[in-house]
Amino acid sequence: PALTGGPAASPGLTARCPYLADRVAQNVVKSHLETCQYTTEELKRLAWTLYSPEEVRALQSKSCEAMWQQCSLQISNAIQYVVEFAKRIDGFMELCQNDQIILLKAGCLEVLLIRMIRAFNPLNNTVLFEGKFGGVQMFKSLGCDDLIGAIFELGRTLCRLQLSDEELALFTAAVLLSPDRPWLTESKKVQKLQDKIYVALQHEIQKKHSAEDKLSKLPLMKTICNLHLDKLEFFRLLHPETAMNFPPLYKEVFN
Ligand code: CLR
Repeated sequence: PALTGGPAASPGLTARCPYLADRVAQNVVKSHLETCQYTTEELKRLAWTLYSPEEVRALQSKSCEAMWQQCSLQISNAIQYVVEFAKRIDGFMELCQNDQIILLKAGCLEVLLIRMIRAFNPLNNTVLFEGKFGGVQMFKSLGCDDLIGAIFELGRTLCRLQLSDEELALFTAAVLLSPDRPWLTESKKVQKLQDKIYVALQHEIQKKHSAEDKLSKLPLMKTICNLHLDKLEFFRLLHPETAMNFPPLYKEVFN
């Protein structure tokens, strides 16, 4: 299956350099496993630890500000792991600092949304939030039903692909190393890194399913990221004091 554009699209490339694909895959998969916040076993064990109806009601009756504060803190924590993931990908730290920051700012929410499938249970439509699983209702007080709905829908859609941790690692690395992010100074260098990852990803998914399956989810992800920014902007207008007190990393990434 051809990938969209780039040298990695040429058929037979992975067959010609299995060693390269393997070396890249090993580094990326190791980096992912070291920084994925929860092990697969932990998540399996937690999967049926659900919020009780009373706990859900308590979350729902929180103020919009308090809930945003809570969510931004969780997201902020998770982003720290994504930053660590990026730093451990071979070649990332050799990019200029400007580009490292651009790639992280542009990609970290997308990566988080892909990583979410590990912490998403499609059988009952729940996601891990502060140690327990809960459904969309949990986030009602945010007043962003459309955004939450879209995030859960993405979760369901991506879960259907049944990505392995290896594929997840390579997929998120490829998203992070997107050479088309605005204002990159060395996008050629980023392109080269992404090409290598695509080669490895292609290698990994060849037998299972087509790469287009996965890449076709990127536009939806972009929609969610933009929606999140819209909501944040609106929230900031309504509650400037609360927004001022969001965690520094959250502010830095999304301001
Ligand atoms: C994603 C995978 C990470 C762990 C993790 C931490 C925080 C979670 C996030 C995951 C999934 C999405 C999440 C988030 C906290 C709040 C957010 C549940 C599981 C929901 C969708 C609310 C978003 C609110 C926006 C308006 C800010 O390894």
